[in-house]
Amino acid sequence: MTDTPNVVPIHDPLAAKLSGADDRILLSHWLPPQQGIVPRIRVGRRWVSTLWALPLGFAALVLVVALAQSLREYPDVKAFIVRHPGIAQSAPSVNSGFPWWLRLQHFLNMLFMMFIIRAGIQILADHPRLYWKRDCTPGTDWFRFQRPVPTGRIWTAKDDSVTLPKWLGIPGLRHSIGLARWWHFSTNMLWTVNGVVFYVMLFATDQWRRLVPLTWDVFPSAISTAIQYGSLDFPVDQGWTRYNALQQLAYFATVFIAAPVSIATGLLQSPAISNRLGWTGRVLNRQVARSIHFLSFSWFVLFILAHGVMVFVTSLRENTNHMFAGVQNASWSGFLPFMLAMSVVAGAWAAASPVTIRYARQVQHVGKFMIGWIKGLAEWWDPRSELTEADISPYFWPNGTMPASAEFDAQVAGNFTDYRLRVDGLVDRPQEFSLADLRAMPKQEQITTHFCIQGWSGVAKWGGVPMQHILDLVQPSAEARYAVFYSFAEGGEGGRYYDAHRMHNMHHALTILAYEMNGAPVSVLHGAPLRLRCENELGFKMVKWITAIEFVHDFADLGAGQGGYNEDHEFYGYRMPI
Ligand SMILES: Nc1nc2c(c(=O)[nH]1)N[C@H]1C(S)=C(S)[C@@H](COP(=O)(O)O)O[C@H]1N2
Ligand SMILES: [Mo]
Repeated sequence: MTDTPNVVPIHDPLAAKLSGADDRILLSHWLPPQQGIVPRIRVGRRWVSTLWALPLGFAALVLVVALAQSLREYPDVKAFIVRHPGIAQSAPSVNSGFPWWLRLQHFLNMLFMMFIIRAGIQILADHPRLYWKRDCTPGTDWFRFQRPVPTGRIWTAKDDSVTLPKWLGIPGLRHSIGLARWWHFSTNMLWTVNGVVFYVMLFATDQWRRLVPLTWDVFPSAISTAIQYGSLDFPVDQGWTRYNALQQLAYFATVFIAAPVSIATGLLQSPAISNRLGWTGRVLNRQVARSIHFLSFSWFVLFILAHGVMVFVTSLRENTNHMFAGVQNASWSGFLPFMLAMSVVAGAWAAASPVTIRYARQVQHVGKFMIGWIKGLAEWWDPRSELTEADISPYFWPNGTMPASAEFDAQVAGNFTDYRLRVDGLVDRPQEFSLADLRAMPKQEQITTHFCIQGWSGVAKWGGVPMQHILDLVQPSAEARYAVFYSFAEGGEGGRYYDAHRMHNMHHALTILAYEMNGAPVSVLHGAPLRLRCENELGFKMVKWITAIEFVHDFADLGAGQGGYNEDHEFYGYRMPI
């Protein structure tokens, strides 16, 4: 460590108003629980409960069995099945059985998927609605497990979040997205590494032949297999050397389509990536990406269910011998390792939520260590994506804890004529600016998408002073590494709301101190008199109701030391471009 300068950490007076925070989740401090509803899907103007899938699915299964059995009576269908018995390759395609690396990767995949799926559902529960349009206007959702947005009162995105059972979400608590994201992204990374190794090993050996169809015969064979499964007279199983056509198509779709689609649509939900991709980021906007991400997740869940059932009903002993012992015989050698593997998954499943609640700060720090720094690299991209007036959202969700102080009320009453923005800390020329001063400075307008960590997005036109101009005026010193924004408002648990940004975020072309939204002065709801726009970050880093900006070398001695209010209290990371 060479760069610790000779700076006495005397801070802006507001530093004294920041609060400490607990390192574990204390339920008495946390947002009180709120139950959602059974997920519903919009069909035209009606909302249909997904519970209908149970009786309808059961009826469909019975119908399929009846249909498949009667089909098999027809001589033509019989002949068809003889011609296409189900396996679309003639010669045995795989000679290496189920090698140890494949078995290990299969187990790791199962373990990581458990975390990914549960944390993913938790993330969804923070804004329990899906849309096809970028603006998230209430009533335009196509899927929700929350009631309609109440009217006649301020209903923030935080108000909208719902509680999950702790065995389902990680950690199940309402608005625990910060912790869920660490789990989701860390295990995503492990899962992706596992997947890349899997791809390489597949093609370095003969194992790829299990999964990749090589002949058009796979389609009639898949129909034949489907009829055979449907009639409950299963096709001959040669899983040791080759899969039947239906298996092959399902595995291929999962490994080579659903997995990359999930990764791509996950990344497209990030402000830094979406804003960097220009045209692609606009067409596959955050809500499109989020909806496709959800559909891909639904495919995975269906696949896992079907796969799990098939493992049991098509000779559990043989299947577990293959995948957990790598042998093809009539022994029970795979059963014990299978039970062991399932116990590991079950144990991890049971521990995930309690451990996360008890060791929340550790989860944040391990997550930062594993994946936070990689995500943070995206801050270097200067986000350039701007939209047009026609893209401006008719509705823009409000979020956060509103200011509730006599000081702020007096400012509002006086139309902010007494307002002074204080800029201090490690700068050569500390200064105060009135709103009139700021309005007299060079003005920049930009139409951009806001990406809230909770999942919603919205487009607005923002007008204000480029942060670069403020930097030119106050001249941060060489020691300044972060700009800390202090708000008039407190955060949800008390103590001032604040957030720290790395210096290079302050130099980006679209980083402004906004005093206008959609051509009018920013409303109190959206951050009057001044709020930050920093388009490569998630919404929580754009402090509203700014009252002071301090340049610091380190933020360890501010608040609970994590770099911002949500970082301290909700275990977010302080670099959140993804
Ligand atoms: N002072 C303060 N600023 C804040 C917040 C807050 O709670 N307090 N919430 C943040 C979050 S989580 C988001 S998504 C945006 C919401 O801005 P909007 O209300 O204009 O949509 O403000 C950010 N700035
Ligand atoms: Mo947010």
